[in-house]
Amino acid sequence: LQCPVVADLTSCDIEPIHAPGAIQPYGVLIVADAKTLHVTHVSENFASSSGLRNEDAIGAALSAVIGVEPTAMLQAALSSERHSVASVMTLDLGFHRSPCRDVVVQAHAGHVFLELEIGHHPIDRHKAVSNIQSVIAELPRQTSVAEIADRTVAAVRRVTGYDRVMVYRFDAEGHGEVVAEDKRADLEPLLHYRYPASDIPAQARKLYLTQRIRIIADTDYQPVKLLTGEQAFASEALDMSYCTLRRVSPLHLEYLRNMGVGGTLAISLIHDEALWGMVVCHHQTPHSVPADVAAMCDLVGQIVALLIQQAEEREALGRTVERQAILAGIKGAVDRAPSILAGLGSVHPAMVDLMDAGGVALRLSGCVHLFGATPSATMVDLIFDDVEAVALGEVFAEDSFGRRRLDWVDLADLASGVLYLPLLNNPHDAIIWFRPQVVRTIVWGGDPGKPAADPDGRISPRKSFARWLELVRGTSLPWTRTQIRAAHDLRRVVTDGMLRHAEASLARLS
Ligand code: BLA
Repeated sequence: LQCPVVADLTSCDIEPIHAPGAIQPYGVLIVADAKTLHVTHVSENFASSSGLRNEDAIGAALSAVIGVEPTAMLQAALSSERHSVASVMTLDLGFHRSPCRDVVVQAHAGHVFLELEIGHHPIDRHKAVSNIQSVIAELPRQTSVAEIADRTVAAVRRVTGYDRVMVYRFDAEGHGEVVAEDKRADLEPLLHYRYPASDIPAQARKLYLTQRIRIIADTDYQPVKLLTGEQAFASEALDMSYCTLRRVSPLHLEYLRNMGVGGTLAISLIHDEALWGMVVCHHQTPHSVPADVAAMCDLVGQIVALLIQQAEEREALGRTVERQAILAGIKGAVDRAPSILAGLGSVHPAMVDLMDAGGVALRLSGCVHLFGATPSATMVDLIFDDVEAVALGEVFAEDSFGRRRLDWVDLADLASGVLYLPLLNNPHDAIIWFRPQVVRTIVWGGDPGKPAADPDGRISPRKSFARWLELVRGTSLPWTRTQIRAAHDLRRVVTDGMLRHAEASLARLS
């Protein structure tokens, strides 16, 4: 199935990219049955590399095709490795044309895959290995996610020689942001650009959990067909999920060419079995790395993902401690003040900070009090009623309120996100925090008003950035679980305060 180039943005979710029936031409693929070790498939360029006929190879014993000794070596490798772990081996296959340098061997779904590299790499492998060693040794252990990402892009660029290396991070909705970049000085920066989830469709994300590393050696390549059967007919059924040479989606190639990219390397960063992000490398001209360097990049990716996970846990803990300190300050103010309103009002910047909000509104005994960036009092009164009706007495957080209420003029700008905390004393008393639209919040990576680099309307990162802006109009950054927990904690502070004030008033009366 070919994706239409002017695509409906969801239509590419169904492209079966794991079984494209073709490979990229920088290598040769031989597939054998895992049990019998008879060849089931070869890529069409097998003949020109080996000097054998494709028809003769298909159905033959692997040992007759690549030699007895290499077959024994790969059998040993496969029996000692976990089945889906790729091993990179140097095998002398005795092919009289195109001597093969590296062979990536792995077994998957009843087949053994041999990916033979052809061609030369401009990379000095010994230097690459010692570079990788120093990269792993130097990766910072006790630092922020931002610092780890910065060090990673610099290191991967040094090792692989790509023109641009980025760390691309996904948010909860699957939209992405370039959070670190190291590049050739003359290239336009993409740092802090954001892209919609549809730029990397769902099936591709799923695939990238198993195939952690991908090389597109030349975005302008002609795919090479995979052949099977006695007559060596084209085959599109084989699952190539683990195959590095797998033909890439033509739509993605178009995207890369429009961006002026000639070759890419992408490394998955995986957390808790989900794609946290990727290290994405671009080169203006065709470029790739040898299989062993790619395998080392995979290792770097796994280590970086672990370090990022630890850093995120440390950062979350730091934020919880910070939030508890803010909460303690608010509690002190409420306890000291003559009323809840005076107490909360005296620490309104802390109230706003507690939730990383733009502003906060209190509704106490029918009166609305506003602090920070909020819509008008009349509008806020309407919002209290609207949210109260759906919240049913519970804490309620919404990060697309501005979208749901697009008919409320100018609402989105200040109140795309709302966090509602009903207080317990009076049914209509409550607090609402407001968050601005995310498009106002982000740091612009470039001028979004600048015309896209592709006037003929083809897909490209600039177009994608504009599409992302459309997608997130009326939404705010999401409210986190820690913030919702903090809302419950604050409710306890306010309820205690109210009881104390009530007791004090009673005592004064008696
Ligand atoms: C794949 N899209 C990808 C990949 C990236 C991006 C990183 C992983 C493939 C790779 O290894 O290169 C997206 N690349 C980006 C973005 C930047 C970048 C956002 O450098 C920004 C700097 N792509 C589209 C649209 C569709 C689409 C509109 O933009 C479809 C409707 C499809 N992208 C698409 C497909 C793949 C993909 C099908 C999978 C390619 C494959 O592995 O076969």
